[in-house]
Amino acid sequence: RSCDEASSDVAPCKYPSSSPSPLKTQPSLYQSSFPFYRLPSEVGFFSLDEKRCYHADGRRLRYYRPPEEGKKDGDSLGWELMEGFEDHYVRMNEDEKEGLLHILTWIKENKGIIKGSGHGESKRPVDRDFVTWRGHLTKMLCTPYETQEGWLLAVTLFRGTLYISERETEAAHKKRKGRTVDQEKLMYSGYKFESFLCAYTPNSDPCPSEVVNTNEAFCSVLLGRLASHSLLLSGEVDCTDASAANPSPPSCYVELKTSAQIRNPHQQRSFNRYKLLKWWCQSFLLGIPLIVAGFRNPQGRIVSLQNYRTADIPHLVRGDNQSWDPAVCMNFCNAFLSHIKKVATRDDPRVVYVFSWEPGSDITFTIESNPSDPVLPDWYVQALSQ
Ligand code: 0WD
Ligand code: CA
Repeated sequence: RSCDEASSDVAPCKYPSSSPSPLKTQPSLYQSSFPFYRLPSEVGFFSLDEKRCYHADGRRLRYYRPPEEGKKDGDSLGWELMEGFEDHYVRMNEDEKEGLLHILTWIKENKGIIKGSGHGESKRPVDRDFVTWRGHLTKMLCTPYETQEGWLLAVTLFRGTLYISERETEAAHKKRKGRTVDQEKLMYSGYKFESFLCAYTPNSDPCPSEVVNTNEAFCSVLLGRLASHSLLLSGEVDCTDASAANPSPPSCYVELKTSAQIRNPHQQRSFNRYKLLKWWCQSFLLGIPLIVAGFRNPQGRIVSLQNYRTADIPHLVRGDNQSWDPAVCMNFCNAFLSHIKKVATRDDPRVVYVFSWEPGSDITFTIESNPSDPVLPDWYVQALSQ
């Protein structure tokens, strides 16, 4: 199929005369002032139930119900994070690759909200430059500082909008299949922690004896902007604080995290360097202002709770040796999104650009036509072609 047919009423297709060179990821190249990033605004949400079925409502949004002041120390908390691992745990099937499925379902049902109304580019059925999961952007933001895990991001340009979906790398696949019971327990403990702090109504108490089912999720859909790039992103939200000073989403949302108790300066450095980087990137992207961390002892009990204002985190790490700089994360992301726009120019749902990165290397790409694993399913292409 010719390119012109696929993009008859959007921007004309331009074939690059020469391929852009691989994008470099070294932090020193991105050390300049913080780029423009607008606090994202929520345009919708959806829920995934215990069977991972989509619902166009907020039924899986939970309420933040922290323990009373004075009951936040180890002795009175004593929350057992491993309880229920054997018999009260339903795991999401990670072999089933959903890709952008739920976001695309939301877009299909809400076309009117995000449709462009003008001429040329603003006539796009989805009037955004990029559509993706927040988690994929988190990976981009962390890339200049990542030394362990590479990634694969598949991109398709369709009717003027670039859709970005992750593909599992071989190393990630091996790691997932080779998880030990202890690693599985650690994953479980993160979800279990949520059940001590969240309730299904604003005034009820949390119910930590309930089954932990990782199919369940509440996802917010937001519009954001990074420099010249307009974004539609969606991310899973742990809970909402009904008593938040600013009650409108995403400002009322709260992110919950667990981490190993910090017992020495070395552990503190590693927490600041790795954990706080990921936590900040993830919550900053959606505009979630508060992260509540539970620190667990080696026996898997919560010994303390600590609130982190997302906006404070960059200051907490600023003086550190070998620290990270939020401006580097955002400038790199800006550059990578610009790079994607230069590379992925064929507007065709059957063409997939696969960007690939390994620590220590530059970002390269390959082009696939009619891949077995497209970014956009046929039903979506049809729904957005009318
Ligand atoms: O392997 C998969 N199939 C993945 C699915 C990997 C990453 C995400 N997802 C799903 C999530 O379940 C969610 O519904 O995609 C959706 C969008 O997530 P996102 O907000 O863009 O993803 P991210 O920011 O990476 O993760 C948010 C939360 C996690 O919170 P923590 O505090 O652990 O970062 O999504 C959950 C988890 O609660 N989550 C998962 N839940 C079950 N299995 C998984 C997973 N493999 N990964 C993330
Ligand atoms: Ca969480």
